Amino acid sequence: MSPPRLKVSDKKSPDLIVNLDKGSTLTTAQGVQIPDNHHSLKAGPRGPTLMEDFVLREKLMHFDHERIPERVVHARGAAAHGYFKVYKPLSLYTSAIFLQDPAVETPVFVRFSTAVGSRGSADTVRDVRGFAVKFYTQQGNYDLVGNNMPVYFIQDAIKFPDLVHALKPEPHHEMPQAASAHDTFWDFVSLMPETTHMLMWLMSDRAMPRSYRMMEGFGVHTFRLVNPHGQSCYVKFHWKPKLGLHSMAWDEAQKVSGQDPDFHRRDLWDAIDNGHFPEWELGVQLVEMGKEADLGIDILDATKLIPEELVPILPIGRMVLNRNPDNFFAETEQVAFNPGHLVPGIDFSNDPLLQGRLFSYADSQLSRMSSPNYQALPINRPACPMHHFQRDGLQQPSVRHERVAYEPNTLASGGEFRVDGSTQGFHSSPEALVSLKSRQQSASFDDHFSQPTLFWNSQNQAEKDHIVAAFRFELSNVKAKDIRQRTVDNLAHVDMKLATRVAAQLGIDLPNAVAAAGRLGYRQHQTGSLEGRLQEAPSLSMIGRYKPDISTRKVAVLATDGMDMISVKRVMQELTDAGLQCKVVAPHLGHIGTASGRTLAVDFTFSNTSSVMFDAVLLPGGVACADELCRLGSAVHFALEAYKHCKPICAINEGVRLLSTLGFSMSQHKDTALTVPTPGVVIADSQKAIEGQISQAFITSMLQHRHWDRVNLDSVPA
Ligand code: HDE
Repeated sequence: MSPPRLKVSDKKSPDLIVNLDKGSTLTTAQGVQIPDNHHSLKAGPRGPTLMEDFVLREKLMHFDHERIPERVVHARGAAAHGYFKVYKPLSLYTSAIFLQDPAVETPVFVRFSTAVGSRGSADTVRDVRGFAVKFYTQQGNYDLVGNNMPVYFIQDAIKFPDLVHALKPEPHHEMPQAASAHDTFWDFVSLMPETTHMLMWLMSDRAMPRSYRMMEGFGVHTFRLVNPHGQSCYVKFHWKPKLGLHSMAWDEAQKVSGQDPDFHRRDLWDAIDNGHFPEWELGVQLVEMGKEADLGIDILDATKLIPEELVPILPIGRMVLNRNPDNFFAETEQVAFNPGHLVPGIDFSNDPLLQGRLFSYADSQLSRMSSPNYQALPINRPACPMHHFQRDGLQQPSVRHERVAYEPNTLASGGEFRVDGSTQGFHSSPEALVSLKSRQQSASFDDHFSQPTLFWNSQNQAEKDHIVAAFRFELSNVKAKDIRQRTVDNLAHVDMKLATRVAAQLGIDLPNAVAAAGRLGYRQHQTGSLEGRLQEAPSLSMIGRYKPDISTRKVAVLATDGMDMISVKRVMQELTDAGLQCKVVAPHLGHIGTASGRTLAVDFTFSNTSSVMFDAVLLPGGVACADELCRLGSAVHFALEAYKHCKPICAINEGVRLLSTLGFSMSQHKDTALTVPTPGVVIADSQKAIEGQISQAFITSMLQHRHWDRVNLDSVPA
């Protein structure tokens, strides 16, 4: 094929690398066509490779440098493009233009991440999730770099490297990967009681989201909104998912890590690819300047939250993610978030954790991308015009034409460039600062336990059980006994029952609150505030935060030859109409033959998937089918495991035999013909399926997503 003809002007094009269509020719990076991409240049077919093979050398050289250092934390992530729209003008509170016009769609790029694991680690580990949003506004980029938990481990940025060193794999053998269940982490946190609140969140189900699409996001720190008159108020940011808040079981999350380490990444990609665009509502908690002391907590302390029960969330807008990245490296890997990227109308607070972050993010990007020109990469540059005199630097991508790169000047555009001082541009919100320089912390940061207690009191029984189990799991992996003891001694200050239950399985003494209070780092200062009087905050529990939208959830239909197609077909159709995805799991790929002589296409086999990849299970009727499924250990295990993970299950007629070890049988329920014998289990005869009653009951049980109130799960053989 002859080389393409170039116009001289094409030389200026920023991207001359074209997609390869069938029949097009490979070139080197210099544009020279390559006749053979399979063989290096050798001195004879069996001779040594020649140094002059610039095609080989260039290819290997570029490949050798393909990786950049991963993020020092939050290395593992997935991202998507979308837009944000405000509901109504917020000029009373902020001058930010993207928060004024409900007709404007502000483009966003959102990256979700785990915090601890390295770039290739599994998605479903116990960890806090990053929730970082870049808004490409008309006034420049605004980054809201948050997490899926509203508080953080530490109060001061100077402790961050210690925290991360303790949490990451231990340096001598680099284990464990992406896990907090090891000695160095618990050693550190047990000596830093300020971590207690975050530990409660980390041991809760929030640390195991079912999907990025089903988790909340929080700005964590207190920020400020500044209105066009320069008046400011404090603000906390909240993202609420449209699909509700849902988690996995711990046992399930561990198994998913093996079955599909890309589980969350795939879930986000598939949902967007299939047109099921995830959505969140952005809300704010606003606190008037001067009124913050009434809350009884220090709002500059990132280990504290403001309960929604005290300051309600005002919904202000909606974010939709509707486009997958074109290239993971160019976008998801190279995107550079920075809490210091602000637009006019939003400002920092003096939270000492936030203040440290303002240094760290750009510094970290310099290490990863080796040049300040990372800001000019397509994913990082703003969508609005830029005018600055920053020049040159490693791999400067733009070819500037002007002679003048300074200001003021007379040789180019002239003198000082100033926007109208009072109304435009970014102005730091004025604040009087008169204080002695010191390495001190305010005594108002010393209350380390009242909010962990509030969190604990606000959980329902199942949530409490999960927290206890999580502490036991983590601490049972800690070899040093005194670390286990210190941790439960600290927990005694949250709740003695919690501490006692955790301690019971750890081979240690009963929790000792007095010993904890005598240790280094222990500080307790009760403010006796309004917040102190709040005993429970339902908003801190995940229970009951369901949304009627169950679309995109996955239902496994276990099948073999002889399945009763007539009843199942109706149920599958109604589930599909409700937005669910029904997938047939059988002993082999291809088709199975149904009892009525038809065939049904198979999606998965019992060996290439498992119950943990689904949200619910349908067990069809048909004598031959039930006989065969009950004979197959993998099928019985599938059903029992789904039960153990508290997933909705629907059994039609003989299908219930897969649950017989749990004591369920059709004869037991024959009088009712449609029954829910235990939370989230629907059993019915085929007639009820044909009448459409089963799917309704099954869908209702799916609204709750998981039935954590099932009892005696320990005895389930799965
Ligand atoms: Fe980060 N954090 N962080 N962090 N963080 C990074 O930035 C840091 C903190 C958060 O998807 C790094 O680009 C310090 C709180 C997210 O690319 C680094 C402190 C919160 C992401 C860094 C904190 C976060 C990061 C690593 C304490 C929730 C991923 C590479 C003072 C509000 C963003 C990088 C993405 C990433 C520093 C604490 C969230 C090293 C010093 C609190 C979501 O710069």
